[in-house]
Order: sequence, then structure tokens, then C-alpha cells
Amino acid sequence: MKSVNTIVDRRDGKLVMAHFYVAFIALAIGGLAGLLQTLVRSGKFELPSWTGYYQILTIHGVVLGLVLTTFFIMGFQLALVSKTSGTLTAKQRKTGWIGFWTMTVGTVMAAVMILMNEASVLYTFYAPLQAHALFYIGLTLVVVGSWIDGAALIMAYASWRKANPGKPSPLLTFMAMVNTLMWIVATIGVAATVLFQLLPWSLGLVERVDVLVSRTLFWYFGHPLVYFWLLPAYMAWYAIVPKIIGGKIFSDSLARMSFILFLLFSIPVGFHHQLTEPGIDPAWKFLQVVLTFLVVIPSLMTAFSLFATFEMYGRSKGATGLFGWLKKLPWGDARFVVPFIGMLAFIPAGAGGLVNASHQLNQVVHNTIWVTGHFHLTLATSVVLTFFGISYWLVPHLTGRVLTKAMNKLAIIQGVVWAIGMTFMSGAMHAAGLLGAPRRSSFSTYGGSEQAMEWIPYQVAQAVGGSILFLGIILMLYIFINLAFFAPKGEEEFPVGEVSDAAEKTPMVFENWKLWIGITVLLILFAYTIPFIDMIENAPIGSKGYKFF
Ligand code: HEM
Ligand SMILES: [Cu+2]
Repeated sequence: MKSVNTIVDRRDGKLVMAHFYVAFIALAIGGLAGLLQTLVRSGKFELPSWTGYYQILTIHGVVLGLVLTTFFIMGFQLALVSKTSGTLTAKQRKTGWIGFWTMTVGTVMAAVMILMNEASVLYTFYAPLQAHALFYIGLTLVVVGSWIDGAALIMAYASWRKANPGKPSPLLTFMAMVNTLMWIVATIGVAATVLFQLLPWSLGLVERVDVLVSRTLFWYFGHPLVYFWLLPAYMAWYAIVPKIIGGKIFSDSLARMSFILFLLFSIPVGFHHQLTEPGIDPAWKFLQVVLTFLVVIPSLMTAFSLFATFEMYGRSKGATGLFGWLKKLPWGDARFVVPFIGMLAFIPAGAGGLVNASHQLNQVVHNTIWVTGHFHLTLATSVVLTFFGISYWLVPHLTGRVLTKAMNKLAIIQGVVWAIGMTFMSGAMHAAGLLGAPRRSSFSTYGGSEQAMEWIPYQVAQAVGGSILFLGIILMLYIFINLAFFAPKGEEEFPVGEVSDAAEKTPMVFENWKLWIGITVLLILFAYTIPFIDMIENAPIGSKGYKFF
């Protein structure tokens, strides 16, 4: 197809790399904070007096959960659109730069407030914990900047559609569009709580805040946030990994369908994070849990089509028997192996997610460190290893360099080190959580209580795992710097999968955004309107702000 560029235009490449520099600086800072947390929680290490556990934990959560992810994803999606729908126009690229700088200024503002110990409120910034107003303004700029980046993507999509009437957009552009639209609908919730509740309250314009309303608006955003992290990994799994192994995309329509289902079912489900919260009628919690479980459908569609791609490829290479195709996969290629480790991690991660979302089982794990174990498998392994796997070819592609054999080998080692470290850390977190160990807690023996003593061996195991993981971060940073500045000049492939010949033609209905956004909005109104009216009608007087730092 004519519209597929062989290489991403240098000017677009610079814009993408700007996003990646911020993301990888975030990885360095956040990784160090993570290491310190595990060391503190082992009970064998104390932080210096000028800092504290919650300040470090806020840095870790904000910098990795919010900054690394948003910058990497926006950069990656810009690269996908530039590659599959054609070089950005000057106006689109400029919009992207404005978005980048808005996000960066916001990040610096929030970071300075955290470093000055004016905002140790953790990355969820739940009321009634109250941060400095500049922290909330900084986060608002990050969100607004991401909308401006999103506008650049939407403009690029629109110009492709205009130039190619009646044709379905390139698959990776389509996927980036779905994720961008989901992000815009979702971030309205967090923007609302920050602008109308937290900011006026931290400025002293109002004295009290309605905690339940702010938490509800946060989780209206917080669940789709995790899908905003996950979908770019799915883009790579569906449409890039098949090309890397030399196979074909199983079905273009199935991939689009599953993305649309994520758009529909990711948002009206925030209550599954609020199952223990009073003030929400259990019937509405039940409804949102049912909607949550519908996400199982596109998840299993994804798993099915990935393994179908692998099997079809293996058999085309002459594999026989039930699992013979496994041997034919390119086990020496980091671009495949590292995301593949991420896919494997998603099996226990997804199972744990079903536990979290089930009301009764949630009572056992709620607010324990099990939850932290869960999202270090989903986000910090499945998603992050896929992002690393993408960086191994995308960074050299953009900088006009190549991934050498030596770096490829180091990259595989990096993935394996991560898998080992995470098995220890996340495994110990899951186990300690089942024994009741709380998340978001510094080291304590709780007055020498017997139950707290049971947790300590697991906390030591977490520190062992955390140290191995930190080694994984150092390896990743080393490889990134090599690929960005030092690797030999050359042309690294940007792999874009082709659809299997046997697949059905893609119907145009998937591009009917009015329809999909319409259904999304209806589902949101259905799931949230009545409980929200309840919350406001029965609102307590609200809470004053607390600063424990
Ligand atoms: C060296 C690697 C890492 C280590 C050792 C580590 C360790 C930890 C620990 C011990 C906690 C929980 C502490 C507590 O609840 O008291 C935590 C929380 C968290 N981690 Fe990591 N982590 C690592 C990498 C990552 C990565 C790559 C991400 C995301 C991309 C991530 C995201 C988070 C988030 C969002 C939290 C929640 C913070 C909160 O509850 O406020 N971590 N991490
Ligand atoms: Cu959720």
C-alpha cells in the first residue's frame, strides 16, 4: 500500500523520541524509588531523615504509573500513525510538540511539589489527603497536554480518511484512535474532580470536599486508565509481533472488534475499585461488576488470535503435533521474546484480576499488598516488557541506528532478569497479601504482633526480587542509551503485520465513531447516573484537608 512509509520521517521521529526521553528518565527515577521501597519494607534498611516512605512511594507511583506510561504511549501512537497513515503535516506535528511541552511542564511542576514534600499523597491523590495546589495544576497540564497530543492523532486520522474515502483505516492507526478516544472520555472524570473539587479546596476557596464523589470520579477514570496502558501492548501483540515472527495477523476484523469492546466496557466499571466503600448501593456495584466481567470476552479473543497466529506460523514451517509449533518461534530475537514474556505474565495477571473484581474474593485481598503484586504483573510486566520490546526496534528505527547482535542478546537477558525478579517480588506480594499484609505501608511489626511477623519473610523476598528488578532497569537504560546515541548507523525495520489471506474483508462499521461513542456514553450514563444522584442527594458535609507530611 502506498500510504505505508518505509521509514518514519525524521521530524516525526524527533517528536516521538522527545516523549521517549521523558519516559526513560522516569524509569530511572521510579526504579530507584521502587528499590528503596522494597528495602525499607524488608525491615533491614532505613531511609535518611530528610525523606520518608510515602514521599518515595508517591514518586514511584506518579513517575512510573502516570509519567512513564503516558509519555511512552503518546510517543508510540504518534509513531504508529506516522508510519501507517503517512508523515504528519506541519500543523499536526506542531500540535504534537505543543502537547509534549504542555505535558512536560506539568510533569516538572508536579515533580517539584513532590520533591519539596508538599504532595506526598500517592499517585491516586485521594481526598481528604491534600496536596499543594501546584501539584494538581501540574497533573492537569499533563492531562491537557495528552489531549493536545491526542488532537494531533485525530487530525492525522481525519486526513487519511479524507484522502482514502470508503476504505478502512490502517489497523494500527485505527487502534491508536480507539485508545485515544477512550482516554479522552475517561480523563474527563479525573479532570472534573481536580478542577471542581481538589483545586478549589487546596487553594482554600472551599473548606470541605466530598470524598465519595471525588473517589468515584477518580475511578471512573482509574479503570480505563489501566486499559489505556494495556491497549498499546495489545497493538504490538496483534499487529507487530506477527510480522516479527514472519507470520500473518490472524484477523483484522477480530482485532478491531476487540478494541471496540474495550472502548465500550472499560469505562462504566469503576465501582469494582470501590467494592468496600459505603454510600454506593450494592445493586449498582453488582451491575458494574457484571460489566467488568464482559471485558473477559475481548481479552480471550486477544489470547485466541495471538496463539492462532503463532500456531499458523509454526505449522507453515512444518511443525507437527499439538505443541510442535512452539519450537519454530524465533527464540533468539528480543523483539519477540521480551513481549512474549509479557504475554505469559498476563495469564496469572488476568486470573488475579478476576479475583479482585469478584465481590467476595475482593474482601480478602482489598487494600492488601496482593493488589500491588497484581499490577506489577499486569502493568509492570505485561505492559512494560512489551514497551521495552517495542523500544528495541523503534528507538534505533527513529534514530537511524540498528539493534546489534550484542544488544539483542543483552535485551533477552534483560527480559529474563525482569521475569526472575518479578516472580520473586510479585509472588511474595501475592502471598503476603493473602496473609493480610497491607499495601502502602512502611515497615512495622505492629507492636510485635504474631500476624505481622508472618509477613516478614515475604517482605525479605520482595527485597530480593526488587533488587533483581532494579538490575533489569539498569540493563534497559543501558540498552536505550546505546540505541539512542551509540549504536552503529543503519536502517532498523519498523515491523507492521499483514493480514492472513484467509481472513474476511474488514467491514466499514468499525469506523462509525458516532455509533461507538454513542453506545459508550449510554453505558456510562446507565451505570453512573442514579448512583451519582444518590451520592449528591445524600452528601455528608464533606471533609477538611489533611496533610500528614
Ligand atoms: C525495580 C522495579 C520495581 C520495584 C522494585 C517496585 C516496587 C514496588 C513496591 C514495593 C510497591 C508498593 C509499596 C507499598 O504499597 O507499600 C510499588 C508500588 C507501585 N509500583 Fe512498583 N516497582 C517496580 C517497578 C514498577 C514499574 C515498572 C511500574 C509501572 C510502570 C510500577 C508501578 C507501581 C505503582 C503504580 C505502584 C503503586 C503506588 C501506590 O500504591 O501508591 N512499579 N512498587
Ligand atoms: Cu479496574
